[in-house]
Amino acid sequence: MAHRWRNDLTHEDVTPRTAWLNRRQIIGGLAGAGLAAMVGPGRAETLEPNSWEEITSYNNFYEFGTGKSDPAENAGALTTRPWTVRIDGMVDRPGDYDFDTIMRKMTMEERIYRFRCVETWSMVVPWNGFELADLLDLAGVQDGARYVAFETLFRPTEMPGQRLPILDWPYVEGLRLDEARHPLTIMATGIYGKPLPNQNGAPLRLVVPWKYGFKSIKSVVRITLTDTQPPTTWNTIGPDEYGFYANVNPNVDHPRWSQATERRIGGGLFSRRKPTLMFNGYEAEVASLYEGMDLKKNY
Ligand SMILES: Nc1nc2c(c(=O)[nH]1)N[C@H]1C(S)=C(S)[C@@H](COP(=O)(O)O)O[C@H]1N2
Ligand SMILES: [Mo]
Repeated sequence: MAHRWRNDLTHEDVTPRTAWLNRRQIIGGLAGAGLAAMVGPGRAETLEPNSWEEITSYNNFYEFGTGKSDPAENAGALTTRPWTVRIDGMVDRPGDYDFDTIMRKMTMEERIYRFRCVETWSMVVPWNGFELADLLDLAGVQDGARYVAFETLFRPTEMPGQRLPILDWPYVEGLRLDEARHPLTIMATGIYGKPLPNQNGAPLRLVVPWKYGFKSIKSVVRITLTDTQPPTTWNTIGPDEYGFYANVNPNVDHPRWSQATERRIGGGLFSRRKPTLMFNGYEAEVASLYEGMDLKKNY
């Protein structure tokens, strides 16, 4: 494995609320009273990001192979300009949106988020990007829309994994509309202030920090608003193992392994596993989305 182990993460990570709760949200009240209440003393601690090297060399991107170092090795050849995102379905302004035009219209922010893969490894990533809600507003979501479906580029000439029947291509994902509109949900276009590397899903990928990593679909070319729950790649392949919701939950084990703890990449080979946090540490922000739902059934 190409991954280089480091031993530089020594203290516990707690979300710095102010890192993602930006001025616009606080002043404009966009996030509402619930989020404003979370900016309080004692909650803004240091969340130490993983290194650029770690974030860009240990990846899951099966379009480029199933090994953790395959994406870094093979994704360089992916052409990411021009790039359009088709936004269609239940929207007022369907069409092909040019990536660079989107970038000019969106408010760019840095969000330092925990990232937890269903395989039990985790990282902390300093993303750059914009709120998905703003992109949805650009297209104008119609009444009656309840879900958002996402699709990754299908281009086997540049994505060698797509020439093999590893997954049902293209990779697809989905969110409930309220999850998609949540202020924590972003489209990432960069890391550490640099454009998103191809292996991390260039030029833009979804990031939903309270869900397992497989929900955070890479290299998105299509976003469709629908009134029915869309099919999602891992759920289609293994419905008993990977649900539609895929919320990080230490109390609901994967059928083949525990989800109670995780291994922080870069923590060193012999570092202690750390407890996995409910909703990956974003419980205060997102638990209300799932009020009354049985999280064991809706895994
Ligand atoms: N299109 C696509 N998106 C994808 C994947 C993939 O194989 N193809 N892997 C997912 C999984 S399982 C994880 S953990 C994250 C990994 O993101 P990272 O490599 O940037 O850490 O991407 C997700 N998005
Ligand atoms: Mo994952």
